[in-house]
Amino acid sequence: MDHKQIAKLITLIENEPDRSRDILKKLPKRICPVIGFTGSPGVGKSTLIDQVIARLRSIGKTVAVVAVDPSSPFSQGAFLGDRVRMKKHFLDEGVFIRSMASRGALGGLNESIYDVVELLESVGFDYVLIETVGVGQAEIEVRYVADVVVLVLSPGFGDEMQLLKAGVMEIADIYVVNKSDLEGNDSLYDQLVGFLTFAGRDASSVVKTTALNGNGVEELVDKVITLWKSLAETERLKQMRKERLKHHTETLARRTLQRYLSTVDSQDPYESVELALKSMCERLKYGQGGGT
Ligand SMILES: Nc1nc2c(ncn2[C@@H]2O[C@H](COP(=O)(O)OP(=O)(O)O)[C@@H](O)[C@H]2O)c(=O)[nH]1
Ligand SMILES: [Mg+2]
Repeated sequence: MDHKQIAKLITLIENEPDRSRDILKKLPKRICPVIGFTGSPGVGKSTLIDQVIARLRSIGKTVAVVAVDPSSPFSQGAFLGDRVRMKKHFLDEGVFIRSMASRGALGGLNESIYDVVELLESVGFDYVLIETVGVGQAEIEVRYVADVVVLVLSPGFGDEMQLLKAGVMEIADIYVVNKSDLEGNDSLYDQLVGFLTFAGRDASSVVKTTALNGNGVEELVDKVITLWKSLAETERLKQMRKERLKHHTETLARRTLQRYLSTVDSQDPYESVELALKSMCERLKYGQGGGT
């Protein structure tokens, strides 16, 4: 499928979620590694992803990127910011880059991300990368959408704070100390290793990179690939995908009910839910598109 067609389908999925199901049903089910990159604005996620794309391309892999970071040069579009830097990828048929609006000011993930990722997997990309800004909801939600989560940190952002805020022990699989050309990177690295060791986690999941020149990117990509393969070889990946499905289902159920609730006019919360469910059932029974 060419990029124009893919872009069109994504727009459809975003604007008319009810039609997602039909679009996805027509495509073969297929999975690939889905890798989430999260971290505070300015730590270098977009620059790093740019390098990761280059590395994956150099080993012959195709890549799709979804940027949910409102400040990302990706999300500002190829046409506004960073035109020169991104140009090589935009001319590359093996790279598809798409920005997505975040939900709310905290940068929560748009619900259609599940379907968009499924689409990108189905049309045959070797890797799907997601950039989310690491504030508020998004960094928690990306856990559900991505198989592997990479937390990007960099010196000069209040190291301790970054680590604590990120709830480092839980959210990520791989940790990147980016901007390792800058002062303070050693101390950030040491603190991070300290945190992980204290939490009984594997400190070898920490990688130093300099996204500006690509240093460390090969090691990072190797770690990501190795980890994904090990997930796929055990039952872990299957289990994670099952949890993702469940999370997606719950999101969908909430959205559907909310939609019916918005048509109900009652001051009684219990009655409201009852009426909403009733009208939902009626609609489904008569099969008028039913669905969501
Ligand atoms: N010194 C240095 N600057 C970097 C590095 N990586 C990114 N930057 C710069 O940090 C700024 C923010 O980068 P960006 O990728 O937009 O960060 P994002 O907000 O996390 O996506 C830009 O000015 C980059 O050029 C690095 O490894 N070293
Ligand atoms: Mg960015």
